[in-house]
This record gives sequence, C-alpha cells and structure tokens, in this order.
Amino acid sequence: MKCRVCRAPAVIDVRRHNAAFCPDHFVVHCQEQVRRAVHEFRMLAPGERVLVAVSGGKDSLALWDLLVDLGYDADGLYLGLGIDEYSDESTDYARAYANRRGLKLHEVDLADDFGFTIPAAAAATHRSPCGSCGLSKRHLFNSMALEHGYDAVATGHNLDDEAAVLLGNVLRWDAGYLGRQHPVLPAAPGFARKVKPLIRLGEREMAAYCVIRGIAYQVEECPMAVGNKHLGYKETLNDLEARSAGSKAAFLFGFLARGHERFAADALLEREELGGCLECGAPTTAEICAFCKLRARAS
Ligand code: Q46
Ligand code: ZN
Ligand code: ZN
Repeated sequence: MKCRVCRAPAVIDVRRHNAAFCPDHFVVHCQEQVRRAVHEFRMLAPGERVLVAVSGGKDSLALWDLLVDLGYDADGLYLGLGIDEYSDESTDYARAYANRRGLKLHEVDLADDFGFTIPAAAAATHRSPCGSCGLSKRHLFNSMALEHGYDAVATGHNLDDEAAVLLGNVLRWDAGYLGRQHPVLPAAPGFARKVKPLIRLGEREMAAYCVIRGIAYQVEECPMAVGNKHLGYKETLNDLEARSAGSKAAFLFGFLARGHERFAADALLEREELGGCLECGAPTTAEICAFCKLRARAS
C-alpha cells in the first residue's frame, strides 16, 4: 500500500476514495475534506468566530484541530454532563488539548451551573439519558454561542453519524427531522448557525487523524450509549459499506443533493411558530422551554 500522493508507505487506506495515504498526506486529505465541506455548504466565511462543541472524543478534538489549522478563529466549549468517570476523563482530554495548543476552552457544568446531571435527568424523566443529553447540549451550545457573539456552533458529527441519523429518520419517515438534517442550519432569531464540517470524513478517519496528530482523546464510549438505536444503525450501514464501498456516502450525499429540499419546508414551519421561554428566553413552542422544564424536574 503506497501513498496516492508521494508513493511513500501508506498508513491508512480510504476505500470509498480508492486511495491510501502516508501520515502527512492523510492530514492534508482531512484538511481538504473539511475545506470542501465548508465551501460546498457555505458553513463559514473567513474571519468568522466559531464555537466548537468539544466532548473530549476524537471527532470534536480533530474538528477543533482542523479548523484552527485551516485558519479559523475557533474556541471550544466543553459541557460537563456528570456521567461519572467518563465525564471526568473527558474533561481532562478537552483541557489537555486546549492547553497544549493554547486555545480558549469555555466550560459549562450541568451539576455546578444548573443543579443536575444526565443520569439524574434520566431517572427523573424515566426516559433515555440521550434524550435529556441531546436537549441540554443543543440548548447550551446555542445559548453560549449567542451570549458570547460567535457566528456559528460547529459540531463533530462525521459521515458515519450523519448517515446513521438519516437511516433512523428515513425508517420513521420523520419529515421534520429530515427537513432539519443538513450540514448547515442557518441562524434565525434565537438560534445561532449550526455547522458540521466533518460531514465528508468517516469515524475511522477521525481516529487515524488523532493518532497521527498525537491528539489524546477519550476512547471509551459513553456508558449511557448502551442499547442506543443509533449504534445499531451504524452497524447496519457498516455491513452495507463492507459489501459495497461508498454506499454510506452515496446514501447521505444523495439525500442532501436530491432529497433534503423536499422536506425543508416542514422544518421551517416549525421554527416560525416559536415564542420566547419565560425563564430563559430561548425559542420554544410552550411558555417554558424543554431545557428549563428538564432542569426543574431533574434538579
Ligand atoms: S454523551 Fe449523551 Fe451521547 Fe452519552 S448520554 Fe447519550 S447523548 S451517549 S453522544
Ligand atoms: Zn504521501
Ligand atoms: Zn428556558
């Protein structure tokens, strides 16, 4: 296996591109893919300030690294979820990376700042922890971005994540979610722009990127993910990909090119019916937003 660019021994092959790379050219390949995604979907303009949602895992740290190296003004935000040692370790990885590169990391802690943890929220609501977790992340990344004047929030969702979410949405034909599933959600009153610059890179590529760049990250899966449907969708797509390289990317990018716009109106309608939460001001269809309700129940 030789590097496609320089013919030196390759350390990773990317089957869907029919290519292999040496360490240096693999890093260039990842940068190229992010540059292309940002450009193609008009995620960020030069000079804009980005808030990167950092979890301490490979995707978000690789994303931060790539954006900074591509010249973006990118700070991080770490959200402490209170999931035992998993969260403690994840905090350490996020801080260590920020320190090493001299980058600014904002930190918000659910327990210290809002009086609850994700396990407590799951117990109080009798629902899956991931529901409360996703809700809290969306709410707090958005409110921090607005409060600190960032132009966009960037998340580390990669090709595998987005294809798995798409499969779940298609299996239920959830029109609202399909309309919102896009690598860029534009800003609107009460909403910061949301972007997903890793959409052209797979999970395996992000792990390799971190190893090559010497970025230490949380390798453990979140203990609350067990039995999560999302993991099953990923496995199914990996089976398809093993039989036919490129099917995952074809599924996702085909939807974005030819399917998404058919659902976009459903998602826009939902946004128009929103007022401000009486407690925190966030956009909501009710008097009190879902995050403030969760906080009241769980704390
Ligand atoms: S962190 Fe949160 Fe994930 Fe853990 S509780 Fe579920 S959603 S699995 S990305
Ligand atoms: Zn090379
Ligand atoms: Zn609220």
